[in-house]
Amino acid sequence: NIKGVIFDLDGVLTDTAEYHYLGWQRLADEEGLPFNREANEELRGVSRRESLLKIIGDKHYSEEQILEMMERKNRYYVESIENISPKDLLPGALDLLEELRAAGIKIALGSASKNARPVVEKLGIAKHIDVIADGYSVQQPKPAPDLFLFAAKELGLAPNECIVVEDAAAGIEAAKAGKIIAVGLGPSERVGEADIVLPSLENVHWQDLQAKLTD
Ligand code: B16
Ligand code: MG
Repeated sequence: NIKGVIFDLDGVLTDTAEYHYLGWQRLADEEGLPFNREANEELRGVSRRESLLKIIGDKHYSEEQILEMMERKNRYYVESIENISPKDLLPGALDLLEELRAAGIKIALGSASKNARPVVEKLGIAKHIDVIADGYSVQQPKPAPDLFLFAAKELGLAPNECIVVEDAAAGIEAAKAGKIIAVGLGPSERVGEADIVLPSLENVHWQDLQAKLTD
């Protein structure tokens, strides 16, 4: 019996991925590191530090330089999300949040981002969310289950009373590691490991999801 839904943020409720990409691209260009849109696909749902480490590859940087680059990319990102608004919610996201609320389902955010709170505020959905688990909540990033387990605990629910909605392979892996049912959004090459795969949240209703869960 599902009592809570844990939503990833970027790629599920909104598409901040483009802004993350632009921030990393600018940094990579400044540093003369090879990077492009295709390489960026590997960074979906991946934490800030892990993303940078993937971009720098074998090149040697000191810890101090790594921290500076993480901060620099974050500055670019924060500048670019300044103007996001409820218009930036992905299709179907608000309808589903409202429907879950009306059905008495608890709602958590489970995002790797340290910018999740301001993004949620700007999107105007703070009132729909009971618990925010973000980049500050746990030590181990996805694909470790820690973030989603933290979210479930904060909701006062057991993992098997929750489902996770994710767009990234790392997030699906994290849900599975936590023994939480995973709904994957996007192509099956990316989220095929999920229990249920859907193209997006557009026209997704709680009743249909529940029906699929009991199949
Ligand atoms: P920050 P999610 C993730 O958000 C993004 O998909 C990923 O691109 C980003 O590197 C990560 O958050 C950390 O974000 O640098 O803002 O702390 O998909 O888990 O909502
Ligand atoms: Mg995501």
